[in-house]
Amino acid sequence: VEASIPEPQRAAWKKFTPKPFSTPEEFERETVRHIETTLARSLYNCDEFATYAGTALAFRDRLILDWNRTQQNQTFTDQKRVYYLSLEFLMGRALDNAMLNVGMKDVATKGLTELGFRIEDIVDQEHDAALGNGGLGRLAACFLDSLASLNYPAWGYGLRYRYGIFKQEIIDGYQVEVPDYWLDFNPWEFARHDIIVDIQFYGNVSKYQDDDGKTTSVWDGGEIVQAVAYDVPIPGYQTATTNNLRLWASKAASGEFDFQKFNSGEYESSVADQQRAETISAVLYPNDNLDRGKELRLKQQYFWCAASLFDIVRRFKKTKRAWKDFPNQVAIQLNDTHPTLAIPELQRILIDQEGLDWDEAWGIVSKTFGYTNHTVLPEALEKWSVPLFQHLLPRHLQIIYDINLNFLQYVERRFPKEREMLGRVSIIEESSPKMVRMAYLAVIGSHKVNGVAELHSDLIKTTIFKDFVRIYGPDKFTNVTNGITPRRWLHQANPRLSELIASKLGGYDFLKDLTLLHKIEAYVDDKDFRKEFREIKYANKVRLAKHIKQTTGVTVNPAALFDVQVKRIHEYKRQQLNIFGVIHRYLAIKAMSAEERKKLAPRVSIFGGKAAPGYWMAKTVIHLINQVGKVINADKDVGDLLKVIFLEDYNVSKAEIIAPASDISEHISTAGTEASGTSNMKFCLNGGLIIGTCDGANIEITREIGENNIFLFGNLAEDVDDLRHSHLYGTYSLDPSLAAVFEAIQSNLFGDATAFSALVNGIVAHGDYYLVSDDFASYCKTQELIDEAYRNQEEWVTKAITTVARMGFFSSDRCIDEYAEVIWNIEPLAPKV
Ligand code: GL7
Repeated sequence: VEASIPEPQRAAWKKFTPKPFSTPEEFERETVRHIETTLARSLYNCDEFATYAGTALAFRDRLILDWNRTQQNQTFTDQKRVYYLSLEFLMGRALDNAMLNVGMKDVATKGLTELGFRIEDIVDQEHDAALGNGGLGRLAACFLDSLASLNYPAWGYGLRYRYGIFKQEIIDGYQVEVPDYWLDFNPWEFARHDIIVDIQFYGNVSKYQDDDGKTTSVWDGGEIVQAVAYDVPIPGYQTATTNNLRLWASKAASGEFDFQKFNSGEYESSVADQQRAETISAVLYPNDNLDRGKELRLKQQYFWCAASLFDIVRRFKKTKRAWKDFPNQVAIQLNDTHPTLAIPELQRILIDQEGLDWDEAWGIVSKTFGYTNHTVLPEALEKWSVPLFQHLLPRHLQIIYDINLNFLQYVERRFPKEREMLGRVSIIEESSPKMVRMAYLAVIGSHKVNGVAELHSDLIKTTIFKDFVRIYGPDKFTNVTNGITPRRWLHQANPRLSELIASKLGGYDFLKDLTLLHKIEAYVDDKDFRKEFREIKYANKVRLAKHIKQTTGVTVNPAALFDVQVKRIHEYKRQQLNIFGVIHRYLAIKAMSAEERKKLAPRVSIFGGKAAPGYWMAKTVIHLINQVGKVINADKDVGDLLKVIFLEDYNVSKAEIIAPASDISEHISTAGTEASGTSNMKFCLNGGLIIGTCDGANIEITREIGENNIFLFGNLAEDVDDLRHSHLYGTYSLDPSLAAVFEAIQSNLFGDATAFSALVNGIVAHGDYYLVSDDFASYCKTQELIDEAYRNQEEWVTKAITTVARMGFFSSDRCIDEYAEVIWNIEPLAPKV
């Protein structure tokens, strides 16, 4: 390719190829140039935000140069790539991460100081990229970091939402949602106005027979919307590999607006088409672990799948390879069922547009996809109504029916005596209206299906996909336990701890191979190391205490035990168990003698997390937490012994302050409901201990760090069904301490109790589905064990250091290597330098 360009041209290009900055002076020159020219600001009106913008643009330039080279290298080498399709990428801030990954934070710190700014203030100007709800979206972001850091040729594909997850305000103790318009200024994206894909909706399908009897389906009519690509460079850690995250924005196909209507005075309706088209990528659905089956959501899913597949197929076709090579060149990972439409879409491209016959096409499709399941909660499993499908995607519905027919015929041949199995495993649920079960389609169309922690991967095989294990055999199902990127969640969030570890291990290699952490166990008895370790934790708590003071006005004692539960508010995650426990503690303190009080370690219970706007019970929990906080924090008699904080607007950048500052964090879901959890890993990696149920990744964390270093409690997953059954059909007895808590609530101690009656009744009258009462006694008992353990600070530090040392397994690098080997069959590609 290069040889086709004349030498003088090549020489000129080479001469003028921008060189990335590498000294503070060069960084300053680039930053000032961007501030002066790109932003049209000057020395006299350059505030912190403009400086952030200039710095970000200087770093983006660097990333783009690496990005160009990485993409060229990938194209020329032409080895297999992986495409990670996710409706959510919860990226958080990019600047600090970019500076650390390219190893230029010191340079930038120096340069910014010379320009008169503090780097922390500059970093703090950035708006989080919050294109996700919670764990599922953050996992996708960690995976991108690992893919680039490990030099895998990989692209992410997602939607460029104009509004990310809403901003949460707490007003009078209630959650209020405010739109998150984050695109005012986003230096990290690169609009590709030349990369536009037409996406079709609605219309009709007709069949034609050609001369040799072959039928072709033609999908025409309907409506066209355009997808415009926006590229976000993803730098790896200490490597030139810079991968691409491509986000699609929707736009009207008809151009700006309808001029005829405009000229005839119908201005408003002339822009209506445009607005309708832009609505597709306007907003992220704010539900976590819940499917609401909205038409616009299905439109988003198809829009994004079709644009991404068009792009992937176009790239493949440029290589002029035969179609049978497609699965050797392309792996596509489906992050949950949200992108399942990619399966019938690829089949449609291959048969309707490329003219392959059904079986050949299906052979290709089913070797290309892998599907990750992230939940067994029934309310989260996606189903779309057949009439809606028929209306919006008529051709895809036909293809799904054909996939189903072939599949059911296969099942019938294999299990001729089990006719009733057919209805159970059919992609189409025979309800009214009929529904398309997306998880079944994803299983049938993928060559591997994985869960996200061992317990979860076992559960999917015995519950939702039980029949499919018999049909396909157990090898189709596998486990890849989740992980987190140590770059963001240790090095960036907790620089002092990272530095302390590096000082003992002789450098930062552990950030590339987290298993090296085990070597710090040798320092568990080292006096200086322990002292420094404790000081770091304390300093991180002081930082969080400042943040609490600034945002809530409440003063908390950094020497108190910080007990943290931050995650989406959901009944299955059981923040209600935690707050009932807090009330129990409050009542206990009130009844204690002065002597007893002296023995108790002061505690700060910190909550944070968003409730889906339509999730009333979750909002009630937020309200209760705030009301309890109001009463307890004002109770002078209790003072420092107990404080209750609700942190507003929990997000990735706040998590970076919170995770390093916890002594205990809570991961207390009803056993069997939390597929993995990933914040549990973040807290442990930062030297916090956890209280948790035997659920999700807590189990593997226990196996790695040892039972002595974790506070486990509660019923086991295998007993949950029986307990639920006994609540409904046996005699139900409420735990007596919990009854006392309810009495306190009902006495209006925390304001008008009717506000909380649904929450209480869910437990006392409606079956206590999440087993709050069953686990309450053991939860409170375990909290007492924590009080006791915290009194022995020496023991506590030993546990904390040991925990950090044994977290090596939970790096997302390890996950990505497992996916690469077991599911994608891809190899890293060394960057060309
Ligand atoms: C989730 C699970 O609930 C969570 O346990 C898991 O860690 C995460 C990533 O695998 O996926 N599933 C899900 O639907 N959401 C999650 O966060 C929203």
